[in-house]
Amino acid sequence: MKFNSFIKKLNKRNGSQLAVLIDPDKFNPELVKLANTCKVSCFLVGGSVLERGNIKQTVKAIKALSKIPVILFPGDEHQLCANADGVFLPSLVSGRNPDYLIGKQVLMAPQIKKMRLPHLSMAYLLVKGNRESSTQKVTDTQPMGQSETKKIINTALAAQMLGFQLLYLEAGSGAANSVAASLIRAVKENTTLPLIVGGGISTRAKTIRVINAGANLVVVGNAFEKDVYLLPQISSCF
Ligand code: 1GP
Repeated sequence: MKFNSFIKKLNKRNGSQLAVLIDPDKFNPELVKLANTCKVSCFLVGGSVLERGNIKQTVKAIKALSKIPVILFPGDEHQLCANADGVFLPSLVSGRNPDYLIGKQVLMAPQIKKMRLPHLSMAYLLVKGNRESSTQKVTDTQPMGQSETKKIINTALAAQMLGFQLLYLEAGSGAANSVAASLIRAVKENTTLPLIVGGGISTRAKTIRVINAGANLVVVGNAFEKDVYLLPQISSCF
């Protein structure tokens, strides 16, 4: 239910919402408590590779503190649990590694079905953020250059035609350069799917740029791990 009303708003494709990305390895309850007092539309839970954090425990801990929807953003088949409100099922369409295009999804699909998790398919486009991201390392794929606008637009278009329900433009966690406003604008103008943008968004100025460029969901993780008090500053942009 919570998932559906959040998605309904996202599907309107105008306006922008904030998602707080929680890496279970670095879970901080203070961030969740603070989110309750800020404009936060959902928590995303996941990571390219998890060391010790337990997804199920993390979701349970968030839910004990907040009514904000908790959506899984699984890097692999070990990052699913039934107590979340839904899942964004990613396919790394910027890369050419079959495991991350369809292999992992084949392993996740029966679990999602069994858990009866509401889900949306998400085309995940990794772009260069000026340093090697953990997604790049784990998936052994190359990100797309931010100046390869045509290629990125065509990839996003192909994903839309293939039936994906969401687009995610990702510069990689902790990226020095977040996704350029011109690139966000170009993808937005050429596609009709809700557009998620993340990676290296760490200041109010960057957040405003991404919102004005047309991102429908802005994902921030790293910056809040470093300083929870950035949350009220960034959420006031929405
Ligand atoms: C990573 O886009 C997200 O998948 C968030 O990136 O951790 O840099 O905010 P940051």
